[in-house]
Amino acid sequence: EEVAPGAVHVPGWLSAEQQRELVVVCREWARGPVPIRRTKLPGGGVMSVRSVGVGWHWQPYRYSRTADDVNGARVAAFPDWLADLGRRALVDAYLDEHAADGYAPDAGLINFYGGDARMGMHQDREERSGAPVVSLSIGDSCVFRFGNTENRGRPYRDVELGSGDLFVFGGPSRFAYHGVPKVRPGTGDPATGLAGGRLNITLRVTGLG
Ligand code: MD5
Ligand code: FE
Repeated sequence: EEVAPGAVHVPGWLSAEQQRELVVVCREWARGPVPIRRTKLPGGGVMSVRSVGVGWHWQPYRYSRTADDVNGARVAAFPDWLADLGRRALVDAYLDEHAADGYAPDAGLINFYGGDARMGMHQDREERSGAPVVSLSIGDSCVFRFGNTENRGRPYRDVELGSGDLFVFGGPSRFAYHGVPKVRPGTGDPATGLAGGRLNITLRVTGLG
């Protein structure tokens, strides 16, 4: 379903097997070389979501190759198979064989939400590229709030994201405000390999060398 121009939700896009495989590889990335952690914000706050980067490390509010605010390690390489998955996501979301021509995501952000985790309304503006962002969800369902490009408030739409769902943010939706106001504990299937919580993987083009 096209939620807004360039913003497409594809429920159940990932197979059960793909979800299990992604959980396994995310668990490895969560161990290192940079351990998954709650990101510390410059104002003194700490995010409730746990995050780790692949290809690039995100620290508020820039990308780097080494996790200077965690343990100084270089992040894991961004694998070719993950870029391929991102290209298939664009083709399927936009129903256009050419939608992924030249699309080469180089950053993956792994977010893990425990039952109490939230993400406030924000824009993703650290990338030097307007290429689409691919979002994959596994585990517990959540309320995803998709807003406008002007401010954190209304108008916005609340969309339920479940396990296996794909969401692509491109075109005019790329710089929309968005957030996750609620996770629904206990809604995920333990067969994914996640005993609880919600895993979100976003693929991005940083536009950085
Ligand atoms: C999540 N993550 O569910 C969300 C899904 C983040 C983040 O927001 O920054 O890690 S990704 C949603 C997204 C990404 C880029 C652009 C837009 C939405 N958008 O324009 O709406 O953990
Ligand atoms: Fe975001």
